[in-house]
Amino acid sequence: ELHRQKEAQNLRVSLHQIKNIETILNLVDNFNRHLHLTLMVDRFHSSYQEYYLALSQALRDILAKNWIRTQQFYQMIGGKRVYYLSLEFYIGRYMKNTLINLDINEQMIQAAEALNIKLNDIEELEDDAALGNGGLGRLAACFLDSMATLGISSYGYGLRYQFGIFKQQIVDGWQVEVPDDWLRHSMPWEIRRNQNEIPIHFYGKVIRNESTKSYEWTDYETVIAQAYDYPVPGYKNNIVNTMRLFSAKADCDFNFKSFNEGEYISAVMERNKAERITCVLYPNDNIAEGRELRLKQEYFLIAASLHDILRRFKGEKRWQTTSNLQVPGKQSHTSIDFKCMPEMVAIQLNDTHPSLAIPELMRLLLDNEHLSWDDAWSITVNCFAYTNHTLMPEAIERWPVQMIEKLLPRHLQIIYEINARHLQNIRNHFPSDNDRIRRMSIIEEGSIQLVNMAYLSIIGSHTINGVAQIHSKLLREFMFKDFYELTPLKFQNKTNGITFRRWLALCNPDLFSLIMECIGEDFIRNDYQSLQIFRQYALNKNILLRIQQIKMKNKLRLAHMLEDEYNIEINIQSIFDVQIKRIHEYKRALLCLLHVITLYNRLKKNSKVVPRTIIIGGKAAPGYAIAKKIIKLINDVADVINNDTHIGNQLKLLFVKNYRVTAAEYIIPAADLSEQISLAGTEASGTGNMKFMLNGALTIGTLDGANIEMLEECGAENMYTFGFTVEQVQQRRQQGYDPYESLKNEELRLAIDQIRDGYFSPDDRSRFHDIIDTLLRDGDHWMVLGDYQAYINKQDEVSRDFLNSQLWHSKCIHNIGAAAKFSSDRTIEEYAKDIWHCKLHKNGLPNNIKEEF
Ligand code: 4GP
Repeated sequence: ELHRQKEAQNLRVSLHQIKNIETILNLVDNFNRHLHLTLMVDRFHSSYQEYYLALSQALRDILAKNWIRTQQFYQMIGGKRVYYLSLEFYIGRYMKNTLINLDINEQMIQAAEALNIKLNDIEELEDDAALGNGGLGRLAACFLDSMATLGISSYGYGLRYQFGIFKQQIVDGWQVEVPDDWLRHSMPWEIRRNQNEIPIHFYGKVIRNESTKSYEWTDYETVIAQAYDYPVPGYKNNIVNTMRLFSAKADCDFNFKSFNEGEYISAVMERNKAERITCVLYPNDNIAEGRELRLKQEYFLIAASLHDILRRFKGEKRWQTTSNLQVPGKQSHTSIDFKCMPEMVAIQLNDTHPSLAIPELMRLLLDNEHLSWDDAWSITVNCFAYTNHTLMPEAIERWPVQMIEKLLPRHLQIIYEINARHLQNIRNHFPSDNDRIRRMSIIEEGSIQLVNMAYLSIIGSHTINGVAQIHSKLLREFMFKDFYELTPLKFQNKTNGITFRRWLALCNPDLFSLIMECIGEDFIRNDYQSLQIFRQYALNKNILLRIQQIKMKNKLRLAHMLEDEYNIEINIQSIFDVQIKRIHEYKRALLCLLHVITLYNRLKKNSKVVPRTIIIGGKAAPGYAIAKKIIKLINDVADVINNDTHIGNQLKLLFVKNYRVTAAEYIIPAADLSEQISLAGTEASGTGNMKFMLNGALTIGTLDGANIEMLEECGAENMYTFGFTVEQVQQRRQQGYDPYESLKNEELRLAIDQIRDGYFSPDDRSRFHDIIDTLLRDGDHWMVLGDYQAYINKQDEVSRDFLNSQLWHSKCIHNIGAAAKFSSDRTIEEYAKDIWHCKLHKNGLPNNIKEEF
């Protein structure tokens, strides 16, 4: 290392010899250079795809310098680093986000004009980086943006899936999954770090060395983790953080024996097997996946990440006690004080998916660094923190003991030991409360033994948090009640947030400009709170008018896109009523649909209805049959309504296919009404709800997740809440909830009859019997029918209010201002203060520094 440092000193290159390239002329030059020299095409033989690549390369050049400087800066200050471990990062597109955060969008528009190319068309060519399912993955992406903007020395660690979330096609109204081959063109934003190839082990056995009383994991198979870095630019602050994604590669030292036996070809073919680990993202949202390959993915990620984290920690000079450095002929000996690790390293577990990191860190500290159990455990607990993202019991990961034992034999031993000590601890606190001890065991007994990863995460972390106040409360009172009673101080709440950069500046530039005109630009970066000031404009006629105009423009843009794609006529004066999110029964797209059918039936009876365009979008997990059937039902209902000439443009229903980050960026700014109608006590937080609010849509919602805090922020007069509360849901369940009761409502009964009798599916009249069964015969677990009447009443109120444009738009302004709290900058500041105990560098890096760090 010393030698390398010395060599580096003598190397005659340095960062500040590289000129800044942010001017239009530079951008044009750079585009030209990359088109010819990197891509090696000329203008006669290049396509827009190549323009996209050349432009991205030109932009990456601008990022590169600050990327290097940021890493040097973090190394120089030597402070605590934060590691966000997640199996999902749902980033979306890179190019526009980079332009916005670097504040060079204007220059780029002019450069494109100078080049005579259509920037919009180029932007449309970019695939989403869709390495996530929904809320959990998109939250991780928003957090990266906020951590960079707040100047936190931090890294996102994830997997570089070759295939992200599937693309959803709709064929005959049914969802069809198509692989998302996002890397098929070259990926201009990533950079492969060849020096960071990490061997990851699986299977094998554990040997106990009696003389040293240590354990050794041997006879394992090895897969190589290859690191790819992606830049994460902060907003106008010169910081560029890193998201590091690992890809699986076969170990090239493999199978020499087979070579000798002449099986060279099959040995090489074996490579594929190892590389399958990072082939595809499991497409489940709020549901745990039980396959061994998924367990391998999880271990692969955390083993590679921890290897990297420890390497970096060991490299920090501050924590090394060095001896013998000067003794000639003797190797220098450096000993690392691992007890300092929690002062230098914070690791956030994004749900339990990366929770094997807990036994893995224990293993590294015990077996490789030879620390005592107590020291290793104290370090581990103080480094880790765990975020829970869902109340769905089916989402809790429970791995069969046997599977872990086969794949990770040493880890199972460590988990057993953690559990033994944990159970002893409970015995000390609650002597002879055997039932409690059974309930709280990490190992669940049953026909097969299971390891409860949520329990492991709570025990192995110094904090656990929910993602909205109500969610955190329900964790304390129900899901993890026993653990709360044991360690109440570990439990926290961190209400989710969204980045205002992507979800306002990028997707709604006109609204962003208007707000800046009124209140300045501080809210977008250092002072999210100041967005509140915008509420003072709620009675300003001029601003009300402009809000209305902006919304109309956004609606028009969306209408054009939908008309082109779906061959449908859209009334832009109608209420754009939107429910976009994963399709899951608890989110109750069916309730939304029952309202649509009700409006349709009213129109058929010649009642007056305020015109609506209802837009529903979302993917169903490929194995979730009822969710897929719900998509088919929406499309069948849409077919009937949209082709009914009697209805005309008063009511339209549209299922938008392939809902994803990029679709959200078009749809949300055009929405009038945001549907957040999950059964109370089921949606942990929601983050889509916040995006609509920030973009001036009004919410119709239940008292669930972050809706409750949105209501607190904006006031009851500015939000349409309805339905059972959490307490009422519990009461109803205790008293015996009866869905048939609700059928006394005639409008509801008619809608249910129509679905059941094939009114919307004349080609197969019994098609939707299974959906009807969930609502009636099986007890309507999500109380769709129970909340129907309250929902319809609220929707009627919405319709009335919409006709009063001034009232409506003043509510919009209140919502925009009240969205201040839901900036992910606020969320991340809270994590930094209460969990990570790390520094912020809100001022970022200076523009021009003379010296290298
Ligand atoms: C989601 C929750 O369903 C959603 O309420 C929350 O806003 C989001 O996480 C971020 O915290 N959960 C998942 C999941 O996506 O797979 O568990």
